[in-house]
Amino acid sequence: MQMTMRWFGTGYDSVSLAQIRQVAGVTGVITTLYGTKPGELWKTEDICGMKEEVEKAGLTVAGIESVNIHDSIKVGSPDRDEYINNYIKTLERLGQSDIHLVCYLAKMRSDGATVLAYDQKIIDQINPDDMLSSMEAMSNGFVLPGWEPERMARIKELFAMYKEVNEEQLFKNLKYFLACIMPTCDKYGIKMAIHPDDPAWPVFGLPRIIRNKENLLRLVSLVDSPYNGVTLCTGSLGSNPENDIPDIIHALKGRIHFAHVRNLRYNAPGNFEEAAHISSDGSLDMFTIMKALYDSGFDGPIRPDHGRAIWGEVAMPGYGLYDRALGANYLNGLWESIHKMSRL
Ligand SMILES: [Mn+2]
Repeated sequence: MQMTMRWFGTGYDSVSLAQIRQVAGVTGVITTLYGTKPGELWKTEDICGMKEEVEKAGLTVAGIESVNIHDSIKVGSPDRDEYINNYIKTLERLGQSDIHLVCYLAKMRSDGATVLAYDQKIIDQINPDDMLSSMEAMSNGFVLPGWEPERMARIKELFAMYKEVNEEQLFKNLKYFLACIMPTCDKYGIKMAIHPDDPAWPVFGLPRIIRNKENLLRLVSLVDSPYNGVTLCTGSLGSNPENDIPDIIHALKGRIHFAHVRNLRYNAPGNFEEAAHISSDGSLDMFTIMKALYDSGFDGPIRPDHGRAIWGEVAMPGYGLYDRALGANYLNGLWESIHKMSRL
């Protein structure tokens, strides 16, 4: 297990690499080329520049979150092969740069990372056309992943693209994509780690397939390669109390390549808010989650997930330094005690 923190890059993130380096026990970052658009071919010099910057700060690039999949691939438009070819070339360049983990999402929105408190009743009242202004009001002036203004400006077009796509078609399109990229992943040793949908149920009438044990097992069976794996995100899967996270971890043994570990508190069905990482602050049992990861032999990068805004910090919502650093320390403490107890 390698403890990491997400970092959005110089010019985007309010947290610096030097600050992350000072969090004891954190040795790597999970990052991306934040300025790239889904479907765009990543430039080798940009990948190398990002890697050099991180390594100069005394950290490693533990993985990419995310290389986003173009909507044409998700909906299966005729132009998808062009975007898949770009994706394959980007994977080759990452592999050649010694980067071997890529997190990605299957659903329409490219990141659920902004779901800090969620009430289905309120979401049901939102007109998708008004989302751009409501997201801008909530973002502290930062550009949130998945909610970039240029993307939101196309929101009507995107809803139209997804209108006819049901769950079966999404699975079919995902299988096509995975079958195309797996030979490259095998060649360069790149582990693909799909991120569950957040929250774990359909929103705005759009299908969300990566939301429970059954569908996660179906995903890993779409292409039977060890490189076709999962990001275990406790916050996303945990948004549905019916998801038994330790059971899901054991069922996916060997296919969990990356873990986002955070806690949340259930208020009512369809209504939750994020808590501090420690078990006593929320509804998830973080000890049993970490123990399941340990017992299943998990050896990938792990990161604390969204933090609360504390101590007056102004940061991207969910991605301040302080509460995530506390989370990293807590998770490292759990891991150390589980490891040492197992040897008594
Ligand atoms: Mn997550």
